[in-house]
Amino acid sequence: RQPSRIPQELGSESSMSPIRDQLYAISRRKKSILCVAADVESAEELMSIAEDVGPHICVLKLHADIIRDWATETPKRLQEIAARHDFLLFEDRKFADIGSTVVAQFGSGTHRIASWAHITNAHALPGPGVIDGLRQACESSGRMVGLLLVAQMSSKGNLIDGRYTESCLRMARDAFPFCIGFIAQERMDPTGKLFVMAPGVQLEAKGDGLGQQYNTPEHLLKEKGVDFLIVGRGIYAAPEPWQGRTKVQGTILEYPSIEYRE
Ligand code: 5IU
Repeated sequence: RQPSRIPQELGSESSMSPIRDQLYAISRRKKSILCVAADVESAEELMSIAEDVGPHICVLKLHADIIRDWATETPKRLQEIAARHDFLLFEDRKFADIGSTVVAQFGSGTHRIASWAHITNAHALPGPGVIDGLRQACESSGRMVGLLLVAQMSSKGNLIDGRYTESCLRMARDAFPFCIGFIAQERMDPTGKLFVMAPGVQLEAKGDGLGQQYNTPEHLLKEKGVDFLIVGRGIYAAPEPWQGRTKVQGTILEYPSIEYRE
């Protein structure tokens, strides 16, 4: 048995997006719909979390610009861990500028995201030019990266409303297969072509004191119909009884069993 929205057989539509195919295949192989968000400040911490959670996840989400000692070899090391444990790398860059600027932000700079990420995301705010710019950067780098549009946010008081979210859905449909899904809090595309990854997830629904609002895996999966869950501090900063490396392993065992819809 499989999660309802992850197709058992990859149809002709699936093969239009190799990254989405890869993600669904990993999800089926590992029986996981878990993306771990590692907002940590050192490359060593990032690698250590990647090793710990690697066997259990589909995706590792990171913010390269948080890492104080990001080095040329950091992406290579991440890619090696990702290949060994069978997961994808998601740079949560949230591009939000005009097309020509995002071309450079995506392909150049310290992080050269287009050269190593499997997935990245963007705000739809600038209009379709942001997507066109990112696609162009991919084409010039000769590597395809899957794009997610931020259609909703988990933070309290965010300015996104229903109309904006609807416009994101239209923009994403127009941009398929480069755009493969959304960051959102509920199911977006009734056809299931575009998937949803939801952040703001902990086993207990509360907040973090800085505007983050958490929902439980059950709520997001069963009531809201999202496809993948993004969990950060609920795993890597979990309290007792999970300490050190085992805290990650102990916590993560709870998540796939709850999250994977069978
Ligand atoms: N993130 C959110 N909410 C959003 C978006 C992104 O929390 O609406 I868009 C990111 C921020 C952080 C991760 O990297 O997801 C959630 O981490 P915690 O599970 O530690 O709150």
